[in-house]
Amino acid sequence: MASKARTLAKPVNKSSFKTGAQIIVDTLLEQGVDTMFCYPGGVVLPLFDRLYDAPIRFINPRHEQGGCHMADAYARASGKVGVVVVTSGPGACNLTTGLATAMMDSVPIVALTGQVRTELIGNDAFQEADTTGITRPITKYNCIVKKVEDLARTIREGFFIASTGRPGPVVIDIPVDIEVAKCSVDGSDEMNLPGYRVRAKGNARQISTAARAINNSERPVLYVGGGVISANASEDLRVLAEKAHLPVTTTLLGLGTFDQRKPESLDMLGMHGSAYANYAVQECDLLIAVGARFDDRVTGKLKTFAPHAKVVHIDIDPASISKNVRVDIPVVGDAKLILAELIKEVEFRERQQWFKKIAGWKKKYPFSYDRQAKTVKPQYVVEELCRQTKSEAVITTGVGQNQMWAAQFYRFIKPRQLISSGGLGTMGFGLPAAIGAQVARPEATVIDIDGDSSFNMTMTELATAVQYNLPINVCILNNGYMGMVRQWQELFYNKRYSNSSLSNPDYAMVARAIGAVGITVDKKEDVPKAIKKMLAEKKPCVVDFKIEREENVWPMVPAGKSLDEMDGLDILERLI
Ligand SMILES: Cc1ncc(C[n+]2csc(CCOP(=O)(O)OP(=O)(O)O)c2C)c(N)n1
Ligand SMILES: [Mg+2]
Repeated sequence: MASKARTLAKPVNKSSFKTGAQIIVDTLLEQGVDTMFCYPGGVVLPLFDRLYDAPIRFINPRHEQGGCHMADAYARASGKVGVVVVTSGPGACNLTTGLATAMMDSVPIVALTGQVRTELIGNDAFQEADTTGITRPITKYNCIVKKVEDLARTIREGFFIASTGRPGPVVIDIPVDIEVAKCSVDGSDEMNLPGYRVRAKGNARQISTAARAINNSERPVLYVGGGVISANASEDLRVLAEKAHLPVTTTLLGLGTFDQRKPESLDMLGMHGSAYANYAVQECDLLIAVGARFDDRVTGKLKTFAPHAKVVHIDIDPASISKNVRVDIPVVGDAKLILAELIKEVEFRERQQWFKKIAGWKKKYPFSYDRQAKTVKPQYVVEELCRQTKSEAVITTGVGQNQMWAAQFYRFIKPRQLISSGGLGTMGFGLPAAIGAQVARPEATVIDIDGDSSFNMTMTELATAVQYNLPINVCILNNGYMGMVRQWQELFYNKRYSNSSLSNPDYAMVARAIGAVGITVDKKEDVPKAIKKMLAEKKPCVVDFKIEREENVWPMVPAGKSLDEMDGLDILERLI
């Protein structure tokens, strides 16, 4: 190294000569990374060798998809950037579902992927895949590093892009020769992103127009999405809702931004949202969307969505303004800054008639189920989980009915409390997400409310929880079906249950074989004590709840129908 240094034109300090692998480690530390989810392979070995001595906590998943979901949930639970490192080819390909999940839900992740030697790229080399090509549509930004001199700057840019504006996943692809190449570094190679601008402050005139619209509104609804959580603006949202006296409904990802025990809470809206939220949206004269994107599971039929409403849309992403629903008053910028300004200009209004109407809907159509039934009702399991954890647990979910029952029957009171794949709807997310959340929040009770089929997809990660002594809890709402698929087949395909029933293993035995605790519950009266036992366990614990097999999620707005065309309201009314 010394002789090489002497050949350079400018003399450099010997100690500032570093390998690419060392530069990666140093830049990660500089970015404040203290936890990473890594899976090794040939082309990342130089990096793994450097990581061996680094003061970073490593979690080694059983599959790269699991690692990516862990990094994702780590980010959602902590507010920091999740970091995942994998090898080239199969390793990078296994990340795709995790990246797409994070992209759809705007979660900041930096994924470092190894790549074959620069000279072999394009040669169909062993374990070569076109990682940047494959991940382009499912990342906020991606790039390949071709010179070791670019490494530190590129990683800094990756963290910056992932975590600012509308957050999202970033892939940095690093050929193995770049990891071993050396260069001099003095830490001065700063970011250079001339095309990347984030508008933080909202336009003052627009904010005043929005405030006036709120002050003039007789029937307003605040419609809140996960963007408020990303912006750490939940407290500001509460102040706005209370000061201006606004009812609040949230998306699935927005749950927790507003304490659901408060009278102004309308709970979740949309396809399986509350009847009172959906009716309120359809009848409101002003819809104030904050950090939400008018997803089709929320809007139902676009043409008839919120037909009487003037629409205010507060969002950091200009591209989401008027994308699905025409917006009257757009305010682009950081939700926290904008809400702080808006709060100054809004006034309290009683809106007695509006709140009375909402209370009527709430009374008539609460989320309900047959509490007298002798079988284990999934809703009862979720309610009991909520009761015993006093609404304080971090909940992750699978996808399907389990996810909707978790959203309907757990009462969320704080941001970052529900971690669920909303946009992509990724089955298999729940277990690795619980692991990532538990790593981020060691003190928290973390519960994965899962479906049997969703759990089947990534259950191998239970071994990761066991290896790292992570006391996660998995509650499988086991109906022996891909329940949500079965529900659609029951309602829209004449009960022809094509390929949606399952032959499952004995999950308690699987859990024990892996070194976790396994409990089976098939009687209603055993539910409370099984949950109590699970919560007292220090080891990872799986509880297999054999639930009513053909229970449905109500209400339901059938795909393509208007929000107020809900099925199942008669059932809800009957069951109160
Ligand atoms: C990876 C993936 N594949 C397929 C689907 C389509 N899908 C949505 S819900 C569902 C069934 C889920 O079954 P389960 O996990 O048992 O949950 P349940 O609805 O029974 O609670 C399927 C197959 C999906 N969302 N994700
Ligand atoms: Mg199921």
